Formats: sequence, C-alpha cells, structure tokens
Amino acid sequence: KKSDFGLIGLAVMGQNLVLNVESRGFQVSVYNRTPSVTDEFVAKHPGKKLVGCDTLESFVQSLAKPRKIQIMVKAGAAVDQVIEQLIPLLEKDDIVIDGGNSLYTDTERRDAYLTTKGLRFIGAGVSGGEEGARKGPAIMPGGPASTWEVMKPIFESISAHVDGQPCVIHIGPGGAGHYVKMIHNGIEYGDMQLICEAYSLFKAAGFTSAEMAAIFNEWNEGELQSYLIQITGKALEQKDPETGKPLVELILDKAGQKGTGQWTQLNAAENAVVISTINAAVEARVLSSQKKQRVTASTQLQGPTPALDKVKAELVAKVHDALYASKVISYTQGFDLIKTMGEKKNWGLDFGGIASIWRGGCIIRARFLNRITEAYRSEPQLANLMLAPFFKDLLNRTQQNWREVVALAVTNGIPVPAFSASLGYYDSYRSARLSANLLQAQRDFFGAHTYERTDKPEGQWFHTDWPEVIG
Ligand code: NBP
Repeated sequence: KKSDFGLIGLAVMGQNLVLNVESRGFQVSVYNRTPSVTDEFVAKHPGKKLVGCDTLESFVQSLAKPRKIQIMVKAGAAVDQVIEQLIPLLEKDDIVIDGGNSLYTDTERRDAYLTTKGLRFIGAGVSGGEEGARKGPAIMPGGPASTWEVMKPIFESISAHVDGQPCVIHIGPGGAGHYVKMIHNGIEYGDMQLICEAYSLFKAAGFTSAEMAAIFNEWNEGELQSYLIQITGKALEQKDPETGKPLVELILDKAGQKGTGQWTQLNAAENAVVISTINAAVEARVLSSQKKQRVTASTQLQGPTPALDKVKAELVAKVHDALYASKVISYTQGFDLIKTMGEKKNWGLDFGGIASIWRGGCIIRARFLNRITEAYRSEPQLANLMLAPFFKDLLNRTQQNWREVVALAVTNGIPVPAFSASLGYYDSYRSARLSANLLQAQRDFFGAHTYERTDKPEGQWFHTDWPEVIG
C-alpha cells in the first residue's frame, strides 16, 4: 500500500507531526537528510503505519498520487534545496507543503516557481511547538483553494479543535498563510512581553514567586485565560532541583529571538501600520540581550528607588487591567497590519476566522479570541478593533487602572515599554486633535511641504513665508 502522506525533516516538529498524522489513521512515509535519524525514528515506533525511506527516490515512490509531501526542515535555504531535489522526482499535480516558519515572500517565490513546474504548493504556518505538532497545532495554510480542498481532510484531522471546530482554515492564496503565521509570532512576542512587565511590577512590589504564581493561576481562570498566562503560573511555581530556589529567579535575563518578530516589524514599517506594542516587545528582547552594558549602566545612570511595596494590595487588580488593555491594543495593531496587507495583496482574508483558529493549538491561544471573532463577524470591515462594542467597553473600563500602572512604573523607574507603548497608541488614537499641526508648521518652515487648515476645506494646501532664521 502506498502512503497517504509524506514528511521530510524529522527534527522535533517533523517527528511530532508525523505521529499526529499517523494517529489519525493515515499511513505516513518519512525521509530525513541524515538517514540514521529516519531509521531511529521508525525503530522507536514499532507497529505504527510508518514507512521509513533512506532515499528521496524511494520516499517519492512510496506515496499515493497526487503525492502530498510536507517539508519540515530549517527555514531558509534548506527548503529551497529540498524543493530542488524533489522537482525531478515529482509528477504533475503532486502537492508540496512547506510547514516551516518560512518568510511569506519566500513562499510567494516558491509558489510561482513550483507552478511553472506543474506542481502544487501550500505554504502552511504551523504553531504550537512540539506539543502542538503532536496533539494538534493551529495551521495557517496558504495556496490555491483547489489545493487546500485536497489537503483539507488531513489538515482538519491533525489540527487542534475548539468547540468542535478545527483550528485550520484556508487563509488565502500564495504567501497568505505564512504571512498570518508571521503576525501570529509578532503577537506572541507582544503577549509574552506584556506578561513579563506585569511580573516586573509584582517583583518590584515584593511579591514572592509563589504569590505571583497564584496571581497568574487565578488570572487563568478569568478573562485573561490563555496558554501563556497558564505556563507563566507554572514557570513561577517551578523550583530549581539543586538549590530549591524558584527557578525563574535563577534564569539569566537575556532573551533570544529567531527573527519572526523582526520580520513583522519590517513589514509594518513598509506598510506604515503602527504596531508599537510588538515593536516594544522586540526591542525589549534586544535590550535584554545587552546584559553587560546594562550592568555597567546600572551603576552609573540614576533612577528613583522603587517604593511599590506601599501599593502592593491594590496592584494586582490594576496590573490585571493594564495587561488586558495592552493585550487588546497589541491584537488591534496586529489585525490592522493583517487587514492592510490583506487588502494590498487582495488575499480576501477572513479576520474572524483567523482569530478563531488561534483559539487552539497555538502559543497565543486564549479565551478572548472569541471576542475578536465576534467583532469581525458582526462588522467584517471594522476599521479598528478598539471600536467594536466589547473592546470599547473593556478599554473604557480599564483605562484608568492602566494609566495608573504606567504612571506607577514610570515614577518608580520600572521599565514597562509595551504597557506604555500600548497606552500611547490608545491615547493617540482617541485624540481628535494631535500635535501634528505644529509638525506640519515645522515641515512647511524648513521644506515648504505645505499644510491644510482647520478653517478651510480639506485638500487645499497652504504655504507660509516663515521668518528667516540665521545661524
Ligand atoms: P529545525 O529548524 O531545527 O531543522 C532541522 C531539520 O532540518 C532536520 O531534519 C535537518 O536534517 C533538516 N535540514 C537542514 Br537543518 N538542512 C537541510 C538540508 N539542506 N536539506 C535537508 N534537510 C535539512 O527543525 P524544527 O525545530 O523541527 O523546525 C522545523 C520547522 O518548523 C522550522 O521552519 C521551524 O522554524 C518551524 N517551527 C518550529 C517550531 C518549534 O517549536 N521548534 C514551532 C513552529 C514552527 P538533518 O537531521 O539531516 O540535520
């Protein structure tokens, strides 16, 4: 019997996805560049419907037509190399799926290239890490709708399910799937940083790790319920086996990143979309990585002595609101970017659908995504998520606590770049009049860029002969 599905790349994601697909009743052929990895993997899982292949030729031959081959190798040049090796072995209408974290422009290029070869291509973002891949990830596939229809039964059976709905929909053509996965990762950066800022305030106020764990565990029962809040509670509970101390306090405060946050930043800059919360999150990781410089600066640059212990009792409820409101801003900005690109590319994106597939399997899975789906379902062309009734009420209800938290952080010298960037966005967006009148005056002053006037119809442009400045 020929296999229903083939997978190339048996590292952590590939292995777990294969076991997932196999567990849904499909026979799966597997191939890895280093054959010993394939052999060990198959040997480790006796009795499963797995076909281990040591050559790409035998791998391709073992698959039922049209072949469905998922590539799960390191993103970048490796994907192109595998595709080049596959092309001479494949036949018209065979389907190649790239399930790695590829940059969406690479996916667009590969899609166009494989189409010229008579092959079909799907660029699918897969989120959920190792556990998601094994038990059910969120999958964001992009490519032709007709190819999606062929892949749908497999993708829907292996994805996570929430309320009976699979956490996979056809995102759109070409690079749409990997694009949405990229924004998912940007939002993930934002969510993580916001939680870390809440933690830094609690820490400064003198909460113990156990107390903080209890706060996050309690939040996970309420509106903030999410995977990241849940694992934060668990992480704070964790004791170092050697010293018995809270493990988190022994971990070096130096964060890494693999680049998807920066891709999101670049794309937002290209499209002139504000994603200040995600930007703050990416930059916070960058600053964290400059540990040596920070240690030096800590002895030279002054700040206030934190005195947050005095407000400890009221801090929990306030930080809850600051976190929730900032999270709403982060998603508002992420969806603004998705909407802007979707329209530019004519991808026909279903924003409510995207929010709904993020409810399960993936790292940003959260209860409140239902609210985003509802907002777009009732108003598909919603200009800004903050103006949907639920989010408007939420922000109006939380904004006072949110600004009190940012003010407290500022007066106590505790960095909360993502909380304050989010609040800055909120206050700017709700300002009927900003200070850009002065900015326009400056631009006209030095560059004769002209300006419009409040007392004249829009579209009429004026220039002033400003006084000459010497020196
Ligand atoms: P890695 O990203 O670490 O890639 C390792 C795999 O790529 C191995 O199977 C390796 O084969 C293969 N490979 C490499 Br490297 N270069 C190759 C080449 N030139 N030709 C053929 N195969 C090559 O694996 P991963 O962490 O499982 O991630 C796979 C993809 O999924 C990545 O795009 C990743 O960004 C994405 N992703 C990962 C996670 C996660 O939590 N890890 C989550 C979501 C998405 P070898 O055994 O011969 O070296």
